[in-house]
Amino acid sequence: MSKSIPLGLIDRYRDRLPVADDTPAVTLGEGNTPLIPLQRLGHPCQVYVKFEGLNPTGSFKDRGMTMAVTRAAELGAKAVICASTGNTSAAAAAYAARAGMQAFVLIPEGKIARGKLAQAVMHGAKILQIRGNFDDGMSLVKAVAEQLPVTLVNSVNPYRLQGQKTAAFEIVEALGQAPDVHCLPVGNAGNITAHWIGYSEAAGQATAATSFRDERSKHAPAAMTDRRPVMVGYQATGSAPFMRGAPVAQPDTVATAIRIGNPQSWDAAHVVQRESAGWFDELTDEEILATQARLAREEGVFCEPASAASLAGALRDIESGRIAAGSTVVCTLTGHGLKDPDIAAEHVAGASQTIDATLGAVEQALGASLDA
Ligand code: AN7
Repeated sequence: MSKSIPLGLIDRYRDRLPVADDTPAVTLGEGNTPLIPLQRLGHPCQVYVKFEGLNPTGSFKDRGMTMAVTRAAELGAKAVICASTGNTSAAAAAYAARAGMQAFVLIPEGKIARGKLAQAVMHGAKILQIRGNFDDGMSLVKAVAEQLPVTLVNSVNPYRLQGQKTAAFEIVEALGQAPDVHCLPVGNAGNITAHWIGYSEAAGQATAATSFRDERSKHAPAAMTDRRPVMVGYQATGSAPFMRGAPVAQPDTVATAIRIGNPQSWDAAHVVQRESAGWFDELTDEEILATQARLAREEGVFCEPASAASLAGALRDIESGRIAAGSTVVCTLTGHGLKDPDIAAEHVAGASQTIDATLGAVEQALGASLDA
């Protein structure tokens, strides 16, 4: 046995999570991601980005997966299953590998980013590409998990949101209190719900966004802040069921992570909107990609397209005054830009030039740029 040094968010927040004192955590050291203040974007507000792309598998899903797989292992599960637009499958594959379990993942054929597929492959998941979209996959895995001895680790598994709520704790700890506004990209709306649960617990306030309790749930842990933020959820125009007021049958967007037409946390998301006095809005693919590029170029932070929806929406709402000047705003960047290398590859042709391998050619090329 290796010496037991604290690692990951279960060890860090054991007193706020439904685990026993001696529950062994299935962990890869997730959580504790940086809250980065933007220096060039977001005035006249102070915008921070919570860079969840720096989790072990490159997305916020690791927070939920450490809890879901820890619980599955505790109950003796041998296999887990999920439907995914990519990131959940990467996290499920990695944490299942860590726990010595088999992962089964259903993904929409041809519609997940290449990095995410690479992760599922390398971690040894059994990958089923379905001729259908995420929502079709979700119906299937729910049915399969009722028939076969496999644990469902999509966010309908309540332990997922319990893990993901810890991001709110970290933000409150970093800022010393809750921000005024918290912006997230929304697909199934699990993460916006999890954050609201976390902020509510941090503020010692009730929420109807979840009814989950198990015998290890902690009673009234110490309050960390006296307020909760306004919660804002942004969707891609082609898959914006919260804006349409109903599921979208054929969702489509370049931000494949949030290509979801039938959100699993539909009711909870509306509770979050009501209790926090927040709102939903939508962004075009062009707005999302433009903000992804601006963030990379002007702030040095590379997130995947879906993640940029939170900042794109926040910047637009700051500009319009819907988010009041002077507000402290946190935008969750849900996944790393390296997840989706093909998006960047589209820019490569214009961004590079081929030259002879001579000093003269290099000097000439640099000179042109330095003069400009
Ligand atoms: C980068 O991996 O649903 O609103 O199957 O990967 O909690 O669904 C991914 C979702 C935002 C939306 N940003 O979060 C999946 C999956 C990124 C994501 C979301 C996802 P939810």
